[in-house]
Amino acid sequence: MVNLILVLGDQLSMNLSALRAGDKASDVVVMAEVTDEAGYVPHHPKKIAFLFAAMRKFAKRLSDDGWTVDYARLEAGETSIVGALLAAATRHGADRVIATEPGEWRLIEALTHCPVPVDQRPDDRFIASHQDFAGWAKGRKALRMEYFYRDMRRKTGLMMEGDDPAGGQWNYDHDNRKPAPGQVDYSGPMRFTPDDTVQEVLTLVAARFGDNFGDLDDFWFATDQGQARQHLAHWIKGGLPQFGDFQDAMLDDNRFLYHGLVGLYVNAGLLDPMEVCEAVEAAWQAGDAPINAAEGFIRQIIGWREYVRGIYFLEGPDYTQRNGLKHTRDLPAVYWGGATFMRCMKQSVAQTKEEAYAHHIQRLMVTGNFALLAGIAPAQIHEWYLAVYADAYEWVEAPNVIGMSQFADGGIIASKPYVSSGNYINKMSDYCGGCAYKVAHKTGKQACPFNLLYWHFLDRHRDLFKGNPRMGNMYAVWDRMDAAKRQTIITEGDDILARLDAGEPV
Ligand code: FAD
Ligand code: DLZ
Ligand code: SF4
Repeated sequence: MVNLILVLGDQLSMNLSALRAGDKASDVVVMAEVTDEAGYVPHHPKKIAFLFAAMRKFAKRLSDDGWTVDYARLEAGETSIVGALLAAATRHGADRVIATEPGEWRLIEALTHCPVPVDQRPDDRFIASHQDFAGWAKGRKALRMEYFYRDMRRKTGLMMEGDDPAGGQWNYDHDNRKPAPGQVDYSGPMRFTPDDTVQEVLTLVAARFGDNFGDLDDFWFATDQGQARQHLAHWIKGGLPQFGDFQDAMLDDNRFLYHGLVGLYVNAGLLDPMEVCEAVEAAWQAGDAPINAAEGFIRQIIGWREYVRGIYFLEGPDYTQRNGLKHTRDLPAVYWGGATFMRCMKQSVAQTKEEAYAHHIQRLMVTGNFALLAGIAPAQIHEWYLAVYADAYEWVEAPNVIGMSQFADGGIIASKPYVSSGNYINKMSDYCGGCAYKVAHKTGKQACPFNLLYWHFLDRHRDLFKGNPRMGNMYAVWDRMDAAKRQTIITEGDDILARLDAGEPV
């Protein structure tokens, strides 16, 4: 009997559970570039090129390893994963598919209803299984990441001294989050010159997806495990030591600062999360990285990354439709590169367009903060994030956007909305100096829109947030403000929102 072994574009790992369950001698691996996956959102062309190139190289690696691989290139015209499986089942006389559970409800459903039975195995590249997470969450009033993270430290043994955390503390964040440094002494992520496989894919993507938002030129991503490992080693040496200190900083002329840019590789399967964490732990043990950097990074991988996946699967398929704050405004053109006078938005969007990358604070406190303050419909901003970042898949993107950034899940992930005035951006970046607005102006023609919309947001959601103990201070400040000033802020905030609605630049 022939089984088909399905390998999806973000499952490019030799130890994938589906591959482990298959038999090289008789089974056939199916991989397919299909229009449905390439088109469920208008993915950034660099993201599509990265995945197609990495898929083609992975297929070659599997076949060098002795597997029979049935690979459908986009030109073959397959529209869906299920369609590709049915065609391959006919070609190979297969009556069963072995898959690793996809990272998205949409595809899980599609495989569940596939006419050829699909055995969906757990994706055990993650540290916490669905059962582990559900067990941890059961009976808890609040699902706070920090406690989950401690369990993951105990489970993996990473940075542990017996039962205790290395150095005596679980979390060294008080040593992190310094404002933007004067200069950055790390050359940034390792860049790879496109080889023949990548070139061929770039030509295809330019022809088929060239109209999507995002630049394809200057493609430099790693596209196989060997390159991704070189990139990791390069970052651990040059970037990790100061990663913690400056992880929240933003600089006009440096897009990557000390960030790892490992997300796109780990999420596609080119790097294993434990391999990344063990390499970081080893650098700390060797004295090549301080404890705050190593612990901060490991927390993001075994803490945040695992936690958001747990929430996505715990909460179910309707999670992306949640809209706890009833926000309905359409996503303004600035997110697609439309004109804006706001330097921080312009920089974050321009960098996203060029690199298919922005770091966490740009995503959370610039583009995410603005969408939340402006009351953008969460489903629309969710689709934007899913489309524009090379590391975006629904299991990881949706909890970050719907939950952490837009508070649309009613506070499952965040205990209060991540909103701030321009002050925070000014403290953490050098954007404000070059902006048409004045961050110090609270009202008036040149007032920073974040300053106006911050109070506008708090005022219009007062009923919901007034009882939140973490927000009492904000309301106390607002209430102490002179009534006329409060009215000016609301009127000027209304004006900004009206300009957004009219499609005018803000
Ligand atoms: P580094 O700054 O070097 O961090 C290390 C790694 O930790 C990341 O590569 C990632 O694997 C992990 N990590 C850190 N924070 C998170 C987090 N909150 N959730 C999950 N993993 C985390 N991450 C994605 O992988 N895909 C997404 O689509 C995505 N969308 C996001 C949307 C919003 C609104 C926000 C606020 C965050 C989002 N994140 C997403 C989390 C985080 O911003 C990115 O993982 C990070 O910016 C990727 O850059 P990096 O690889 O240089 O990370
Ligand atoms: C993101 C993506 C894209 C752009 N194209 C493909 C594809 O053609 N074939 C494929 O197998 N996977 C692709 N992917 C990744 C899937 O969308 C991803 O596996 C699901 O969203 C589940 O995480
Ligand atoms: Fe952004 Fe306001 Fe600073 Fe301009 S002044 S860069 S809009 S925070």
